[in-house]
Amino acid sequence: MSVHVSDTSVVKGACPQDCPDTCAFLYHVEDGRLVEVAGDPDHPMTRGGLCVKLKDFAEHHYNPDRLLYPMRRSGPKGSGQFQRISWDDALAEIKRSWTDITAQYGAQAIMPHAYLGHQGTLNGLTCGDAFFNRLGASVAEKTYCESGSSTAWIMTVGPTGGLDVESLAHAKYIIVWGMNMISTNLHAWPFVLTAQKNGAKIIVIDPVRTRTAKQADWHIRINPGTDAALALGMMNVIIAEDLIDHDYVAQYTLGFAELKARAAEYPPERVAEITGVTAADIRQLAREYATTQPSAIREGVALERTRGGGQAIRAITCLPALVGAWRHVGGGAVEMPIWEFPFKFDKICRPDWIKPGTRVVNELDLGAALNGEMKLDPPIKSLFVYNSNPVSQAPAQAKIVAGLMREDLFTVVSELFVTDTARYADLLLPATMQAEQYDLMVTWGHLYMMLNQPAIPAPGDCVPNVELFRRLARTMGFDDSYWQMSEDEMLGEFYDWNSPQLEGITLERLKERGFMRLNVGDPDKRAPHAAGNFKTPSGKCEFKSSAAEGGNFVVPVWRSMYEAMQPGEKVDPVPDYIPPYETPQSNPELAKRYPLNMVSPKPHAFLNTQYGNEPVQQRRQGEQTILIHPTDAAARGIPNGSYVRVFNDRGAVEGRAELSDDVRPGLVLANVGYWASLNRGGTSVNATSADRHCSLGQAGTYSDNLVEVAPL
Ligand SMILES: Nc1nc2c(c(=O)[nH]1)N[C@H]1C(S)=C(S)[C@@H](COP(=O)(O)OP(=O)(O)OC[C@H]3O[C@@H](n4cnc5c(=O)[nH]c(N)nc54)[C@H](O)[C@@H]3O)O[C@H]1N2
Ligand SMILES: Nc1nc2c(c(=O)[nH]1)N[C@H]1C(S)=C(S)[C@@H](COP(=O)(O)OP(=O)(O)OC[C@H]3O[C@@H](n4cnc5c(=O)[nH]c(N)nc54)[C@H](O)[C@@H]3O)O[C@H]1N2
Ligand SMILES: [Mo]
Repeated sequence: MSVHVSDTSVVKGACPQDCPDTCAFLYHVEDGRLVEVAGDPDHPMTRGGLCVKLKDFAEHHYNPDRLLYPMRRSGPKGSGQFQRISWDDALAEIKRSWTDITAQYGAQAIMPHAYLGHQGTLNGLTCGDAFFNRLGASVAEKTYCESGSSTAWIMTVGPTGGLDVESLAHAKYIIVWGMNMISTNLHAWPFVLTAQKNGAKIIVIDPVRTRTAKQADWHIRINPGTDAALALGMMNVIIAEDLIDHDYVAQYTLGFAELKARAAEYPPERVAEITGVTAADIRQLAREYATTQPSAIREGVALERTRGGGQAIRAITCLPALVGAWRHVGGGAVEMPIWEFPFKFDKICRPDWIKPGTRVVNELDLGAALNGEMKLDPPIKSLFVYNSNPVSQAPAQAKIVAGLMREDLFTVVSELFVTDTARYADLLLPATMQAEQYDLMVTWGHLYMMLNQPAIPAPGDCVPNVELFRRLARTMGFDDSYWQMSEDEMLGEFYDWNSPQLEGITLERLKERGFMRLNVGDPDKRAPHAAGNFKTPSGKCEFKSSAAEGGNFVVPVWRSMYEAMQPGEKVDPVPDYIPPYETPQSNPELAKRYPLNMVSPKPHAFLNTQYGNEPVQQRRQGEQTILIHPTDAAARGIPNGSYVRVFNDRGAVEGRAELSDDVRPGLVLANVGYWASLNRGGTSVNATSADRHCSLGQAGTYSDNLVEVAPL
């Protein structure tokens, strides 16, 4: 792809980040230098405004710490000492190492590790899948995020986009459930405010009084990991008081009798004990939700981050059908609308190249896989990390670090910066940033195709991921046509351009306009399930899931390695409340030593760990803070602003205590996203989290975490 290099220009782009908003950018370039990145005022969601994280995106490209050249480790592992080398030397070293490893152990001893550092079709989550499948490496199961939610959603309503976030403007009752929208889905908020102005009531269900909860009409403080019980309690009331839409239930749902029996087990008084929400509030919520139509639910990803999170999303996703909310424009629920996009994953990921019997290793088990706890034959002898930062973002940090310190592990990291993970690399490979590359972005919070065009040349020896894998394929002697395709040829193959959703949309038009809406109807008129039409095997909203009867299954965000997925814990085909692994109620023995629940949601001014190394964002975000209730702090002799240690048997993280009744007694909050290497004590929140999985979709259980806090 040739790079645009006129003196002064405006180039259309799109945000690279793993975020539901995927904003439309205007890159302003003067004399070959990126001087400003602004939001495109024409985009119906971006509306000309970017979030706080992307405010200084132009400057981010010129951060002096950027990795610009391939580097080889020149000091002990983890020391952060590297020396510049050439691409040829780097590739030759990889070839030598992988050839030796394959001869001795087989190619499965090589493990890729990727997540959503970049969200493009060409450079994102699945950009290395074809290469590693061709190589015969272990298949990496990517379930950091949304895999539990998506499994639950698809089991219930099928792969449908559901409610369009833009249609929220028409709702009369909006539940933002387990999502801190003002921090994590900011560009959806104006639609909520429009609804509110038109008389809608806004409810936030969150254990914490967040920025979003503070703006709501009603904040319902729930105990973490108990949302399934609340949803079942609401159903109990809705059914008992006969507030259901009988006609909708009869025509468009499956398994009402079974759901009714399950809901009967959850009277409000029992649910109050589990959730910490009063029985009166449960009744009021149920009545208002059922009778104020259109009612809408925005499901947050945070709902999946405990053992029973998947079943919670199953239960919540049953609610709109029960009350007939889907009948109306602005009614229903939204998980993520990615399912409306016609990807051709078989062409992108080439699962046909996976050799039969190739093992699958879940990325959230990385520590156990590397440190020997998991008995793997062959062992992992080489790790290739791209688009991800597992030392900070995966659970059980101490195990991962111990694994990465192994002298016999050959670790390669493709990165923008020397991150907490990259520090442990044997080889570093430099990657381009968004203004320097071409990609059609994947979006999961709205219904627009978004093209990002390069505005400035790549600095140093940086290459886009798509070029990285071409180079690796050439190095390993792969001559398949896959590696010969241009970017546009790849995009041509990777989407079904003849599908109805893409009618009238072409790459040429996208190059002119930057973005185009899928042909899925006008958000002011759209009610996709007004007459059922669910994408499940039965075509109905499945209260009782036909898929669950055959056992559990995994749907990662991108169905990249569909056939290779491992089953998780067996789940009931009818939604139920599964208690978390770690709460004072579910595990009183553990709670004697570690009595506090810790949640670790997203930082306001960082995007996961990205921008956590930018001084301007560090000032906006502040240092690692531990939010704790004054009662809990007093009992431990912790004054406001003092430094504390949060710990359990898995590890510890240090931070500054902030005493606040935004958290209830028994709950503490520490944001994920801080760089361990920049934190006091050299660790971050995932030092304390457990490498267990949610009962659906192998999702992480980052918020299913008991800790103790002590003064430093
Ligand atoms: N600023 C910013 N925005 C981001 C990101 C970021 O790092 N920073 N990351 C992006 C990514 S990758 C994702 S997946 C999304 C996630 O965005 P969200 O879905 O909003 O997820 P979180 O911020 O982790 O958590 C949201 C809220 O859920 C609450 N919560 C925790 N456990 C529970 C529970 O069991 N039940 C209920 N009801 N609430 C619970 C937390 O207190 C928190 O306030 O955000 C995206 N947007
Ligand atoms: N405790 C706790 N842990 C969590 C979560 C939580 O809420 N709490 N959230 C989970 C969720 S929802 C998610 S999505 C994951 C996110 O986990 P990750 O996707 O690993 O998160 P990032 O910190 O964004 O790391 C991505 C890395 O990719 C690099 N990168 C960006 N663009 C490119 C590129 O073009 N090429 C290459 N080679 N590299 C690039 C960035 O510099 C960055 O270091 O974390 C999960 N972990
Ligand atoms: Mo995520």
